Amino acid sequence: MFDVEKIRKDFPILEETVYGKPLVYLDNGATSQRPRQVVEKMNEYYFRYNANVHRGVHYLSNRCTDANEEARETVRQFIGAASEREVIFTRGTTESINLVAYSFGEAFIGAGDEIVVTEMEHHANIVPWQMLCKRKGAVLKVIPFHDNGELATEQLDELLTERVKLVGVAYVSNVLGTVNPVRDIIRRAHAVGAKVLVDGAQAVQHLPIDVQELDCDFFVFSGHKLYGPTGVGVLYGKEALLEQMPPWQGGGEMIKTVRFEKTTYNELPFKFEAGTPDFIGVVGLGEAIRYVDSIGLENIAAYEHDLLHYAMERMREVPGMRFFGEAGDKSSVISFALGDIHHSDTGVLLDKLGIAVRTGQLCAEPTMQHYGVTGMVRASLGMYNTRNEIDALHDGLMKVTEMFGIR
Ligand code: 7TS
Repeated sequence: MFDVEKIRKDFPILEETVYGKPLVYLDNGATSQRPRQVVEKMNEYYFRYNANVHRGVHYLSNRCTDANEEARETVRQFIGAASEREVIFTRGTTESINLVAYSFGEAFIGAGDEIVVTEMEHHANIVPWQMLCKRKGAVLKVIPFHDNGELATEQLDELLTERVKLVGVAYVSNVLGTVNPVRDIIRRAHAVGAKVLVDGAQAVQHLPIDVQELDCDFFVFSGHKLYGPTGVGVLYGKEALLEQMPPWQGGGEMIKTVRFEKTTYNELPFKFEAGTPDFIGVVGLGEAIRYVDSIGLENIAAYEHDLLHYAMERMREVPGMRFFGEAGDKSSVISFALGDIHHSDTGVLLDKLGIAVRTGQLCAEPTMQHYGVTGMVRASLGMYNTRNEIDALHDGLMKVTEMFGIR
């Protein structure tokens, strides 16, 4: 049974007040909060077991190493990967995508090749590909989206030619909340021989993932949006593909032997993990996944779906409300504008009421350009948000519209 009040008790920050008002945290798309279990597990490792991983003979080092490899197995199960060799720890989604852009790009992208992304991508899934295109003389193409926030998949046949080597697509848009039809995109990309990277940064905390069932070639996400720590994330890649890709950073850990004449590289996944990792962050990520699993992503998805619909209904009552993103399949991200009130005015006024939302370009300038706006206000919901908090948002928005004379 999904018990939101019980879940809230695991997140001490939700009991905080700001400006004397109860905190209403609706900025989960930027980063979620962490439950006690995650922070306590990390404290335990800092206080009792801290030692560098994969290189010690002593007890503490072995203990941390084992905990890291256990976390890798936890991630493997969480995303349904075939092997732990396919799970690479990184600093987050951004680093995971840069790793692929560099390493896959080095091995497989040449002049005249094409890379396809969507118009609704976060900058992290645009800029690394632009940099790659510049290095290699490749071309970046874009799948547009319709005003309702759904991808223009009818243009896929035209865009997906034999020249396309890689497609990068967000599973869930961080602005529009659209759950993209990634299975269909992957199938069609594979038909022309292209690989597909799925950006799961806004997906893993909302829907169950099975990378083998999706058949994606790469899948990336961050710990900190999944109720885990900052500074740690994951790159999943199909083993056969990762084997063919060169390392992207050199240093300790990623090598087998080093001679001045010739260095050989470590096996997967260590080939892509140069230097000391955030090994206690990795332990925290494993704990966050255990926490989410204990509640169950199906239960979380059902609860958030209900909350999303309640929120959209309540917000529709607010004069001047304009939603951005009303796709049929939508996650709990609500971006909007109120009449012609500037997004940062709305954000600042809500803040004074204790309500945390994000405003601005949301790291997705092309999405802003699509609608011809300089920014939006975004409320992004997590599993611990409640109908009461949605009511507080509704009342706050009513106050904002009153102040600006919108009726
Ligand atoms: N991809 C998507 C879809 C994202 O939403 C984000 C972060 C990233 C990539 C980058 O993740 P990072 O952990 O490497 O920074 N999105 C947001 C956001 O919507 N507001 O703040 C960060």
